[in-house]
Amino acid sequence: MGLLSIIRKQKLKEKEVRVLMLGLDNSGKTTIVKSLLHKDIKEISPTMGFNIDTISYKGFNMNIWDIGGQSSLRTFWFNYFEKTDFLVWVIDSSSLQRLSENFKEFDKVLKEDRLAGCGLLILINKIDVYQGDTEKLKEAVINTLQLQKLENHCWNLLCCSAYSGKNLTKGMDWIVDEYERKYYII
Ligand SMILES: Nc1nc2c(ncn2[C@@H]2O[C@H](COP(=O)(O)OP(=O)(O)O)[C@@H](O)[C@H]2O)c(=O)[nH]1
Ligand SMILES: [Mg+2]
Repeated sequence: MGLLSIIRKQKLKEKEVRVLMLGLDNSGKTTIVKSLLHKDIKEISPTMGFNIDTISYKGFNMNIWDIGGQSSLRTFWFNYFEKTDFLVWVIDSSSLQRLSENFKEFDKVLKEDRLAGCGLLILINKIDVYQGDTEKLKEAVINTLQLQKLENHCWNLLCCSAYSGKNLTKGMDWIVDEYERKYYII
């Protein structure tokens, strides 16, 4: 048995998925994680360091690293890339004037070798207060983040709400499906 198939078998057996949540400050990363854990989401303060939470889902342990997104903290993001299976990038749909800032940071992160090949889930959050056409919004995000140009990442884009829970489990399902697809193909 080759080394690659041993690693794949091991990954499928462990069912430990490392998920890194990044995005600009105030996009709703912490609220999304707390909402998935069915915790109180009313009193969440800005993340000054990082939080680690484990979500058990469909037999998997999702170890979620939620890192503070303020500009002064972004240099620390680079300490958390090791062994990342999935990057979840969260965008605030009520703050679209920050889309180009999103691209600047997103592009920098994806150039990182340690994230090569990780799955990428982009969540456009706060869709509960978004008034416009969500299909056009998705198109704008795809174009601004230049998602079509990504060659080394499988990716998915969903509009979601940490408040209502909309599409959060859909995002989790995608992660589980992608993980299994990746490690079953031997
Ligand atoms: N309307 C709305 N507000 C949200 C949603 N998710 C988060 N927020 C609010 O956005 C602010 C920032 O959330 P937080 O989770 O701290 O963002 P983080 O900095 O990315 O971790 C808080 O006031 C949240 O209550 C959402 O789905 N809908
Ligand atoms: Mg936070």
